[in-house]
Amino acid sequence: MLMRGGTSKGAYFLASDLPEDPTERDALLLRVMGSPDPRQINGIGGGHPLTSKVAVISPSSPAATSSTPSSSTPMPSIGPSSTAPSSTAPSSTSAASTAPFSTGAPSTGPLSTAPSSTAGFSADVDYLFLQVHVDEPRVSAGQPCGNILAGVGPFAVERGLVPTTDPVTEVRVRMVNTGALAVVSVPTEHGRPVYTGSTVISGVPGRGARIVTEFRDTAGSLASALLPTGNIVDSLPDGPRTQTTTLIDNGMPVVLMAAADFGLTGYESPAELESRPDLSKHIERLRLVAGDLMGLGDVSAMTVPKMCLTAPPRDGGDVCTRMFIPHRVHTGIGILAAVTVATAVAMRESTAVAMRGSGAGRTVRIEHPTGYLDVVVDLGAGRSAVVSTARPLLDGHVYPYEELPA
Ligand code: NQM
Repeated sequence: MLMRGGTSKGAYFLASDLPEDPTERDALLLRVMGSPDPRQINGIGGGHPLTSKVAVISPSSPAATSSTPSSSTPMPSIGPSSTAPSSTAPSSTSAASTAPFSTGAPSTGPLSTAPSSTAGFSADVDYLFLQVHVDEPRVSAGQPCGNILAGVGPFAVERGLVPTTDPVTEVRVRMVNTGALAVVSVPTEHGRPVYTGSTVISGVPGRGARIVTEFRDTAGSLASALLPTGNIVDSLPDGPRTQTTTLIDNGMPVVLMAAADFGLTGYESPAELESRPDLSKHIERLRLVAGDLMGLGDVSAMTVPKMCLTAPPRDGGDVCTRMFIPHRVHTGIGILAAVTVATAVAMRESTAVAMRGSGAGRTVRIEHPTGYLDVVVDLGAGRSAVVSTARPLLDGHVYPYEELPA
């Protein structure tokens, strides 16, 4: 099934429909997507990392049960709100007063109805994310993807992998790439996903049914810890100077740096940033140093850490971002990358200590090139949540490119 999940697009497969052997599977997926080729003209990929993604879904294995200690603090509600942003222009209202989500039909209701613990978390499905590189013959399992995850919920319902409970079915997902857990709340009616609704997400034209994803156990997902160096701020060697950074991983390893340190405003478009090879090289040099410090080793062939340029918010949010993923610049922001940035924002606030104690949660609005994304973070409970939308684009048979036998 081809689906849009959040601001990404990908091919969703049942694991049982793909070769078991990862080498054979990846070779097939390259031919399915049309890689390597910048246009992916001979396959179904869209010629950009955000449209060259694959989700492999299977009924969960027993390893999916977590023994992580529980937290009994419920998450706060992150909606509904009657104010929907335009898909391209964010509203300028205050982050504290206006959530970005309009009410879906049906609504999933407040997050406090979600299970509050990961103890005994029994996943319904395992979700392996694969990034099919566009212009290299390479498939990478080295990162998760929160945008594609939004579609995993409805896909699991479509394929009968979970019992449904109208009007909302909670699909419990184990993210195989990192071991992190998520509950995707999918609006359902008569046992089928509902896709139409009034929820708007920045970067996607139109409206859809409101899908809430709540994340658990995301700290240190791939890096050695939430703060891999133990510091909230680090100085990286950068030629004759040093570069101030925050190295953090709450679902996605991310390196935060002030855009001003690179002579940028931080409000440039992705195209403007991508047109500067000197900038890309500079950021890549820092990425290699940061990756090592984050416990990721040699990251030269990896898609993590992501490099995030930050600037003061200018549309009522908490921070403005431009995310290198890691070579192209994201037209929005990845969901788990946003969770990680929001966590850094919350930790850097003077109220962070009080918040950790109370577990009250905080909505952090992250501005990005096509709007904004609100993330609820609860540092105390180690949980976070976002609202998204997803929908199937087509369902059927794909015809991978075949070579004539030599
Ligand atoms: O961070 C792109 C996307 C992503 C990742 C990337 C994502 C996430 O927007 O959870 O969703 O950073 O490669 O699909």
